[in-house]
Amino acid sequence: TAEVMSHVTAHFGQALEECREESGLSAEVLEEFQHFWREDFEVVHRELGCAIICMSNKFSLMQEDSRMHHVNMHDYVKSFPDGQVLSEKMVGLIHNCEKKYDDLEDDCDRVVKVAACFKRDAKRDGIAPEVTMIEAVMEKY
Ligand code: BOM
Repeated sequence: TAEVMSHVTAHFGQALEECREESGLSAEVLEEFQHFWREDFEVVHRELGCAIICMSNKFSLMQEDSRMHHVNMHDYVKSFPDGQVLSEKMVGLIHNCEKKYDDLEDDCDRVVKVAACFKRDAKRDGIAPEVTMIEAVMEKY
């Protein structure tokens, strides 16, 4: 659900500042991670892909090949309140997007494409959070 996704985003987003330097993602492109879900934020910058790789690695959510680690992602999402209901759905959406862009060799370019696809599909399926929902739960993390 969108509520659970707001918790996951608030928690995952905490790793952004740690990853800013090595990813080269400027505050002009993305100031706060929760803005990822804004209607008018376009998921297109290669640096955002690099940042997502770096952030995912803080939580062991990726394999060596910069593809999702299915078991760890499932366990991570499950660890949030009511996470069980979202975890399989989310792993399924991300994996489906990974398959579409499997031929892109540059990891940062591929991951930003996968993230854009995931945002699109999450909105389509009604599990994308509003930024206000994320801000409401940020203090918990
Ligand atoms: O093959 C790349 C797999 C990684 C895709 C990750 C997509 C998530 C992008 C950013 C959105 C984050 C929202 C919540 C936290 C997800 C862990």
